Amino acid sequence: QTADQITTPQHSVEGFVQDFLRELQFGQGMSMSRASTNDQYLALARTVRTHLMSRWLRTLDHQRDVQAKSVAYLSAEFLLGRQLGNALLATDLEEIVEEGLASLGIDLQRLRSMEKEPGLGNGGLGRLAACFIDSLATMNIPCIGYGIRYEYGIFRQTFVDGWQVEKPDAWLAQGSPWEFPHPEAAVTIGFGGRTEASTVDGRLVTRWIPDWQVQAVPYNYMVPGYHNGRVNTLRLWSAAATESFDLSIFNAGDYSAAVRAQTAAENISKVLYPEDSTPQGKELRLQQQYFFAAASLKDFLDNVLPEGFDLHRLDERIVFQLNDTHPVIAIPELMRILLDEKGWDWDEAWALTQRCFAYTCHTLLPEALEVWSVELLGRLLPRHLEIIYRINEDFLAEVHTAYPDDELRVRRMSIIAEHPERAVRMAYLATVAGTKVNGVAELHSQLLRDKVLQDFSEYMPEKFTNVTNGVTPRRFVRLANPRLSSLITEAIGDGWVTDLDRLRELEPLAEDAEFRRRFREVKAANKTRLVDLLKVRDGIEVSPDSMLDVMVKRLHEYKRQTLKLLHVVSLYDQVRRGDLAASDITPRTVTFGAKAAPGYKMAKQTIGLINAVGRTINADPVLEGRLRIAFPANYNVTLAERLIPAADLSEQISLAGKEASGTGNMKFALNGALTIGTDDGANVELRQLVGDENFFLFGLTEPEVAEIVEKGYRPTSFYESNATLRHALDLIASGAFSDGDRRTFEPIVSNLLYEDRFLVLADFQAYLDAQLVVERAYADPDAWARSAVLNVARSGFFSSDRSMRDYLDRIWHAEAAPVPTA
Ligand code: 26Q
Repeated sequence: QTADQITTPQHSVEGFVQDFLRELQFGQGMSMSRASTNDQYLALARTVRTHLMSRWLRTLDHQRDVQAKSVAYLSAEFLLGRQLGNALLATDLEEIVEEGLASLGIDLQRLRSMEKEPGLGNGGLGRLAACFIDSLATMNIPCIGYGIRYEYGIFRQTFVDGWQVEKPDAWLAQGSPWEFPHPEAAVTIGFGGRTEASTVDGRLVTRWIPDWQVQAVPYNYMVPGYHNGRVNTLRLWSAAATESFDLSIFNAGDYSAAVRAQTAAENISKVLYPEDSTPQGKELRLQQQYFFAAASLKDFLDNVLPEGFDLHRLDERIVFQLNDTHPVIAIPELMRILLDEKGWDWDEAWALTQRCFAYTCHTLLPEALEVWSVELLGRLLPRHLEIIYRINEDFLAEVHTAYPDDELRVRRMSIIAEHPERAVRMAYLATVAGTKVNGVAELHSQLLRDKVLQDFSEYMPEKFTNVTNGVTPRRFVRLANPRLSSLITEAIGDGWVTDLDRLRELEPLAEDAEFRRRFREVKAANKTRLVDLLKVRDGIEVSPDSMLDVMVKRLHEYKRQTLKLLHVVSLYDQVRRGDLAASDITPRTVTFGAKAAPGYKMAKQTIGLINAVGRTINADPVLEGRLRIAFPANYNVTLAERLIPAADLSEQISLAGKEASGTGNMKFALNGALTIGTDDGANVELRQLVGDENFFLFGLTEPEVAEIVEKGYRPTSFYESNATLRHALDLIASGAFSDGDRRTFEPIVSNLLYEDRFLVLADFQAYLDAQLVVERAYADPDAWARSAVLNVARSGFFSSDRSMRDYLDRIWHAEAAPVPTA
């Protein structure tokens, strides 16, 4: 028997049933008659994963043999979503499993619904990492994802009286069948302590003597390519106390101190920070970052590289892609290893380091740029701080030579900020140290060059590039929207799943009345599926005949959920005043999904207000049920997969120049929703692709915003001159949605009137006008369907496969390494 014969499970209905029953009895220890639904789910997951494991082993063997250049994607977040459906899709087992389970009287969908999704990310950035590793596996590119195995992912959101209350996300409570722990491969990570300089053979050498250590235990996850026999690895690190650390304290006789130390170590990977902007500078967060960055580097150098590998050629074998600044501490860590452990001199260590890293920026908001105080960094990572200072010194000397008469510029470009406290600017460090810096959409990359990193792009223009984000069509079309997928495949074959540009072949079908009819049928069926889900999941009643108007994304002032809400309030107010007949309202369900960072007061207030307005208008007969708000709690990847395919209208209404890219915009367009949106992020490219006539554009442009802000923006002038706006704001201020209490939402109203950082009031009228255009378009369902089909046909560009192609060509320079099939 060859290894493959041992490891290859059976690809047939009968074979599957045998394998499944064996897993249930001998894996799960349950007979069919006693097994709970969860037992059945776990047995199924274990059966399916055996199909991936043979591919996984072959991928590892192949890579050991060919040593192809790989991508190490370093990310503090991987927002994976459920694994079972994706594993079934990758292995082409969907039909076999469905049929096999049915023969046992088991419903596959029911088992799928048992899985708790790993919510190891906040939103866009974490989900992007998950899409990217899916695409790399599908494109046969060797990749390791490195991140953190948080014991608690993004909090579970509940509403109490309409206010957000966070509950812990105990996603591991029932155990996960998708992870493979490797305690034997744990690496030790040091923190704190001091550095010691000495002279050895006339050379200055420095040593870091940490004063505490933790173990980083790898947990491997399979990242299957679509139908191609490749399974890449995602390696997430979990923190544990080191044995020696424990023992020394135990031996000192202090049992409770030893147990406390263990807790401190385990805290590092305990919980995902739920903030996705305005980082708080918390020590534990910096510990998390160094913990996973250092463990990943050590793992790659010591365990992944073959023995005896010449580190001078490291850049031929790997590129470390930094997903935002969260893993940037890996840069001084590599320097430390080369200098202090390998004994390299500074210049050769720096030259190599500069070839091994590249940095992706995901923001434009100044308050979201990460900085770490020198005090904290020096206390936790003293050697790294020394190295950062030296990098900065050399860099500023270089800049000074280039601009000898521009001392101001030199100071602006310092990696070390002086105010309000001395701190390390992580984005600057990444820019100086990496081969490339990229933004995530054309507009974003341009603004990075022209504003956020202007001095750097002038000094080293060749470093700056763009890679527009993308999303994986496997999860967000093929899995999430089986009906649309079948319709597309029937029309153009199934090649689109791995070559999304082929959706272009649907363009002529936009003119085919029969195709449009079937397209509308698909949308209607997806709506029914969503309506059923919302009823059982949230007890929310939604009419399948209304326009489904959807705004799902993190709650942020710059994303402007308040603008959407003002539209709703204004319609309600106009009907109450008799300025608008309820019968003239297009029946709509305005659907929100949004988590607020627990410490973000204004965002939490806004959630309260959305629910309060919903409670009032949903119950008020004056609207004749034609305008309703649905706000299911705990928006996550699983809910997105149901919501997006059902949507008619996609809301992408951030203030121009603030949303780096957005990726929800892409998912909606690919699922045949039309977009109402500003000229921001990837909306710009989306509109160019689908055509102005198939996109509802409104609002100020980025240069207009800059000019208004420059001249001094006065929100009250809009309040004073626009009666519709005034009435809507007054209605909220009057307590109409808070039992007459005028204080409840006063902070929101005042903020809009006297601050309005994101120009909600300035864009209000344009938004209402655009919504009227939407209503007119929606009144012609067939024309709407034509536009929707064209949105699908022209959005193939937004496949994350294309993003990966761009990273490969512009930054990584790695090539496909097909895994030979057995
Ligand atoms: C940093 C330090 C301390 C604590 C938390 C953080 C932190 C965590 C998450 C900072 C930022 C994030 C996430 C940012 C994010 O999701 N950005 C989004 O990235 C998407 C993918 O590129 C873009 O499409 C969105 O426009 C961007 O907002």
